[in-house]
Parts: sequence; C-alpha cells; structure tokens
Amino acid sequence: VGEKMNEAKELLEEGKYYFPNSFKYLILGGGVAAGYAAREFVKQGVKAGEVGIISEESVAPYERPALSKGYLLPKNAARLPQFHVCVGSGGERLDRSWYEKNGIELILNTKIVKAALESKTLTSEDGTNFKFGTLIIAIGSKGLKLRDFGVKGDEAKNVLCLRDIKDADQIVEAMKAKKNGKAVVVGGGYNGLEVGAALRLNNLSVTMVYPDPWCLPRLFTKEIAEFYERYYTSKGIRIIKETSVINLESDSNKEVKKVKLKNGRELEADIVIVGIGARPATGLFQGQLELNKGGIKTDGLFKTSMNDVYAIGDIACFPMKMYNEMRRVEHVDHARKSAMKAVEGIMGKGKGKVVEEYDYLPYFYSRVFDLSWQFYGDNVGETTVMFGDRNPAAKKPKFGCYWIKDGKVMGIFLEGGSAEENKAIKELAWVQPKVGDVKELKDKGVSFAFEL
Ligand code: FAD
Ligand code: NAD
Ligand code: ISD
Repeated sequence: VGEKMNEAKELLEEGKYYFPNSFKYLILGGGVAAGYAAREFVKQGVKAGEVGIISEESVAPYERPALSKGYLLPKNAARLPQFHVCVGSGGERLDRSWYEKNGIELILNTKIVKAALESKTLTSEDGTNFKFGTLIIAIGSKGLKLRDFGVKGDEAKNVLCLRDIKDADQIVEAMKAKKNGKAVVVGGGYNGLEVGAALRLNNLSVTMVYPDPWCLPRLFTKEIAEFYERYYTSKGIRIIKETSVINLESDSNKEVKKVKLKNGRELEADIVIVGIGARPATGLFQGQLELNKGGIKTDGLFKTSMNDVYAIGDIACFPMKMYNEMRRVEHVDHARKSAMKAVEGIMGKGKGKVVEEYDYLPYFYSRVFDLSWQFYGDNVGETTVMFGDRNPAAKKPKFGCYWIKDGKVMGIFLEGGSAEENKAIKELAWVQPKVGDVKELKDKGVSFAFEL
C-alpha cells in the first residue's frame, strides 16, 4: 500500500490522475461491455493507473451468456474463471491478474448510488466518492420483477431470476435442493427458453407460462416459434400460453408452493424462475443525460448528451446506421463491439485520429438442448419465407426464415446451420439482396446466401 501511495503522490504532483479514487477513464459497471472496454484501453496504450472499473459484482467481467447455458448444465458445468471475457469471442481470458498486470483498478463489490455528472463524481453505497475525467456508463439492464406487474408473493424463497452469477448460483442450489421437483418458468423470452431447457436437462418437471400467443415474439414468427414449442413439448416441458401469473403462494417456511394463473389454473411449484424482460438501468442519470427509447441517447461513437460521458452495451440507444434509426440492443455482440468502438473513439480523440462511426448489423443467437440458431439483420417486412425441415423429431432439424421488405432481404434466421452457412447469412443480411421470386427463395433455402 505504501508503495502505491508513493506512486499516487508522484502522479498527483505530475498533475495526473491517481489511485485510489480518481481516474482519467472510469468505467461504471463490470459486465461484458466493461471487460471489452478494458481490453481496448490496453490495446490503445493507456498508462497504468489511468483506468478504473467499478462493479457491484464480486468477480471480474465475464461472458454473461454462459449463465443461462453452460453454468446450469447437470454435467461439466462452466465455472469461473473459465468464462471471463473475452473468451466468448475467441479472445484472451482476462482474469483478475490481467487487470493487475495492466494497471487497471478493479473496484468490486461496489454499488454506485449517486452520479453527479457535472462535478464528475460517483458515490458508492458506503459514501466513497470516485472522480473521473471521462466516464463510460456500462451498467446494462435490470430484470423486471413480478411485483412490477402487481403480482403478490414474489419475495418467497425459490422465486428466482437470472441476471448475474449470484442468481445463477441460487438456481444451481435450488435445483440441488429440489431434485426432480417442479419448476415453473414465467416468461417465454430469451431467458425463459434457455433456463426452461436447462431445468429440464437437470431432470426437473418444467412448466412454462407466458402471456403471448407464442414464444419469443420479439424475434420469432409464429412458424419459427411453433417448432421450438413442439420441440420443448417433446422434451417433456409443459407450455401454458396466453395467460399470466396473478399470485404466488408460499408455505409457513416462506418457500413458494403454488402459482396462480389469470385463467384460473393453479400450478404446484418448488422453484419459480422469472424471466419477464429487462430495462436499462438509467435511474442514476435521470435529468442529467438525454434518454431515448428507455436508454441513454448516444452518438455514433457512444458519446452521450454530456461531454466526457459515454454509454455502451444494453444501456445505450445509438444511431443504427444500417436502418437509419435510433436503437437499443440487449445482446452480447453489441455489448462487445460498442465497448471497443467507444474506447477507440475516446483514445482516437486524444491522438487527433478520425474514427469511423459505429455501423452495426444486429446479431442474436441462442443454444438450447441440441439446438442452435443464429439471426442477422432486422426482423421486419411484409413477407416472411420459411424454408427447410421443421420437424422437431428430425435427427438434426435444419430450417430458416427470410424477412423481406420492399423486395429486399432484411433479416435471416437459421436453426442448425454450419459455420459456413452462418457466415453466409451474415453476409446476406449486410448486402440485403433483392428477391425476384419468393417461391424460388423458399426452394433454395440457405443456398441462396451462397449466390451473392
Ligand atoms: P451487463 O453485462 O449486464 O453488465 C452490467 C454490469 O454493471 C454488471 O456487472 C452489474 O453488476 C453492474 N452494475 C449495475 N448497476 C451498477 C451500479 N449501480 N453500481 C455498480 N455496478 C453496477 N446475449 C446474447 O447475445 N446471447 C446470449 O446467449 C445471451 N445470454 C444471456 C444470458 C443471460 C442470463 C443474460 C442476463 C443475458 C444474456 N445475453 C445474451 C445478453 C447479454 O449478456 C447482455 O446484452 C450484455 O451482458 C450487456 O452487457 P453490458 O455490459 O451492457 O451489461
Ligand atoms: P425478453 O425480453 O427476452 O422476454 C420477456 C418475456 O417476458 C416476453 O417474451 C413475455 O413472454 C414475458 N412477459 C412479459 N411480461 C410478462 C408478465 N407480466 N408476466 C409474464 N410474462 C411476461 O427478456 P428475458 O427473457 O427476461 O431476458 C432478459 C434479458 O436478457 C434480455 O435483455 C435478453 O435479451 C437477455 N438475454 C438474451 C439471451 C440471448 O440473446 N440468447 C439469453 C438470455 C437473456
Ligand atoms: O434486441 C433485440 C432482440 O432480441 C430482438 O429480437 O431487438 C430485436 C427486436 O426486438 C427488434 O428487432
């Protein structure tokens, strides 16, 4: 500590920012975007002591998608340090020693409760102030709770959600404690589908409940969803659609026992997993930064409405050049790329370098059971064209869907694609080729993507 303080004193005398609580570049949040931003800062040549990361979590940034997939597997489950960023995109694994080695201060277990942006100060729960020259906001989203919809009883034990590693550990514990028990999954979105599958693989009896006419309606067409719903049913998962939860009942131990539905049904439950959407965590910045579409409004290099303040990942609402629209994206690929672009811009500015604005092609994916899909582009248009084999009993189902708007392919979804096919559909979504004959497109299926 003495040595650090001497170093800090020297830096202070030189007019530089110094450890412990003042940083030239401060990243708020310790998730996916924060980790990729840190790597980019190092790549761009920051000096030791210039970058700090403040995170509410107790571990260095990790690849969040692992939590609803590898982490919940009954065998060979993924555990840290295996999936610290940046392994999810084939990069170096940044464990705690990497931050030390590169002079990045990782301030963990620290929740920021106040952000005074004009005075460039963040304040943590215990009253510590942190100063910044440039701030990068990377605090992502917070999961919605059933109580936000007026449902009573969600404080009971074993009513769980999945956002961070603490939540994932609770699910693992609950699966152990309620071996072969009954799980109810509320929500038919990304988390609901992935956690539902994981619970089933752990041999729980699983019922999924969601208000929509089909699962993942923000992306899936009725036809795509039909395949996954039939597949889930074939795995023994019960699906109850077009109704919602109105009440959760617990026993004298405060453990959840029953889920009451709007349609009058009652489900027995040992575990309830709630996956009913997430919202950007903008609360700290209300009245200080311009917001848009629920997120923090940024320009094409992720600068917010205030100088020296940037926002990346889930929380950013940025100009999506391709579609000439402000958008938010709640997926890992954008978290990584927005982080790298923002840092490139910040560091480029200091060196007088011109950095091109972000040009992002949406990319979403999921993996459940033996299935794996990818989607590129925009799920918009007057026509959708399904192709391939959608039989859930097939040995290796392989099918897809094109979205066509004004005669051009806007988006493409592919289940069961090979690496080459996934590469080809990505290219296709960038190029947005014209479609002459819809029938021909259906017959060609994914091979159309190789005709570019
Ligand atoms: P996050 O990674 O959520 O990081 C936010 C960080 O900020 C966290 O460390 C949090 O603790 C911290 N924080 C929040 N508030 C404060 C505060 N006040 N003070 C200090 N720290 C704070 N996307 C995909 O594309 N594919 C997938 O398969 C996939 N799987 C997912 C599985 C799960 C279970 C979840 C929850 C998300 C998944 N996503 C997936 C989405 C993807 O993980 C997110 O889009 C991505 O993590 C967003 O990165 P971020 O850095 O903006 O936010
Ligand atoms: P989501 O937006 O994907 O799904 C929300 C679902 O909640 C809806 O589909 C609907 O079925 C349901 N719902 C909404 N209101 C409800 C209510 N009152 N009662 C019951 N159900 C209701 O959100 P999520 O699944 O909770 O995921 C959280 C976040 O994590 C999202 O940002 C998501 O993008 C991300 N995530 C992504 C992946 C992936 O990309 N593969 C995987 C897991 C999580
Ligand atoms: O972030 C997302 C996501 O998961 C989608 O399916 O954006 C899309 C749509 O909601 C909008 O295209």
